[in-house]
Amino acid sequence: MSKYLGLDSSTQSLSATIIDTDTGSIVAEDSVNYDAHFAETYGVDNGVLNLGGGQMHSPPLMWADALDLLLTGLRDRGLLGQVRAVAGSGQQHGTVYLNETAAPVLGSLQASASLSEQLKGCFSRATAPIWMDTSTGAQCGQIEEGVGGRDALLRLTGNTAFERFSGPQIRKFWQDDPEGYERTACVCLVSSFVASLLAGRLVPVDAGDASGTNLMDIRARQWAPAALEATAPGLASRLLPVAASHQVVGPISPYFVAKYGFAADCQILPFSGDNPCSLIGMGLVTPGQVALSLGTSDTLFACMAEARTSATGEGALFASPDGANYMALICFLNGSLAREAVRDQYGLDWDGFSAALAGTTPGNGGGLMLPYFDAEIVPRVERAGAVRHQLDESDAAANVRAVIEAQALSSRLHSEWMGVPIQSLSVTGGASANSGILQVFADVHGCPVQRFQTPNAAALGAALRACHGETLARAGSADWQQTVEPFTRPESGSTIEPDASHAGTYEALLEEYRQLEIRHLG
Ligand code: XUL
Repeated sequence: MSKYLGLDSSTQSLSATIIDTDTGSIVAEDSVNYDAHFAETYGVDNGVLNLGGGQMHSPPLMWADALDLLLTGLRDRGLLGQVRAVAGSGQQHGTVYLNETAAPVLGSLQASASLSEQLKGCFSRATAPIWMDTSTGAQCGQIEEGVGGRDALLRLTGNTAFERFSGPQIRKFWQDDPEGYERTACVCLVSSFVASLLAGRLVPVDAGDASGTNLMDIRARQWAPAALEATAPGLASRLLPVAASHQVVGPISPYFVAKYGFAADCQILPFSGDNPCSLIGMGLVTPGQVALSLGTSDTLFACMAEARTSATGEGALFASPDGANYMALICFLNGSLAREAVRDQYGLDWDGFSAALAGTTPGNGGGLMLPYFDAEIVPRVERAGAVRHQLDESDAAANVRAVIEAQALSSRLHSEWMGVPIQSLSVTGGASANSGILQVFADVHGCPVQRFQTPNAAALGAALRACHGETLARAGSADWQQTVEPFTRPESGSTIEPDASHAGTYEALLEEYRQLEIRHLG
């Protein structure tokens, strides 16, 4: 019996993945969509309450209801009695405000009532601002100023102040509702709130998710007093100390034993953020391993040994829940958005797009594109507008190659700050099915590229964390690579090697691209 449960409390749903490490297989996956079950009770749309003025919140009681519902389904399938440990993942940055009744209520949960019935009096703020909230611009500036400027906050916490991060949310609450803040005994993140339900006591935030607060010293992996002081008075006493991600919290609350049939010695680990958990769920536990998700936007995840930051603050830096490494998260907004814009401009379908790519030569005869079909996050571009350089706009095939080479070059250029030579690139998402696109990424990065699919990397990563942490506590040692390997293998036969004969072409093109960007963006 070696089963581990990973939960993922995300923006629109709560999901579960149960793994069996004896057989190296996923034995169950399930999900509760908030709108499908709770739109009427909580008034959410896509899991969220739009409160106006950029304020995007969610009701924490809905997450508690979703936990009861999800576990009911898994219990009825007889899946929970053998689970050795539970860990989880939460949408990052969101903050939950609990009053002083929360700790005693969590400690005496009764199986005869639901979690939400018992917890409804435990909040000093009914709803939780989440990562989609953009109402905290003023607070970002104030926090940066409070610690000695933007660069000082970047050096201390690994990130400049972002509107969606927890610190600015907390500061805004203190400013807008000082009495509510005064009634707050504990500020949780989404991750630590759900972990607290399971443990039946207040569970600390792990270092991975604490990195998304603008409050943690990224190297010490502890709250940074200067950042706390710049955020809100008395904040230190409202936060539990940052926990090591692998440190078992204790056994599951008797509520879940009585109601859902968990074993009384099933262990709970601290939850982490969804992105740090996805890093583990994609198998990135060695520095230099990088994954790229080709979706509407393209997102790059990298495992790195040191807490380096980009001078421009264009990526986010988080502590990895593997306990030793760090992760970089870089989001290029113009992913499929740009590929589709080119496809549509030239009236192509995907087969036509692939044929155009195959029919053109690496380096595109020097033709380059800056693919800003929409405003861009990395590099920061305020206004949409693709730029063509030595590229004939009427040449469909050259424009197809130009957009793909631009995306590959940009991903290389804007990950240089990590100081990690990329050893391997795992590519997932819709466009990863296209081998021509993967070949361009392999040639530009000069490393093998492999295709992989993981159904829910965050929940899988959480289950793997549960396995690693519980094994470490029980057996005294646990190896990360061995833990992740059976669950994170690339699709067989999907590895594409770089073509060494194009290395020189792409080295030169990278410099051209860098200069073109500088000329256009300054
Ligand atoms: C990362 C971020 C989102 C949330 C929601 O910084 O804001 O990815 O974690 O998934």
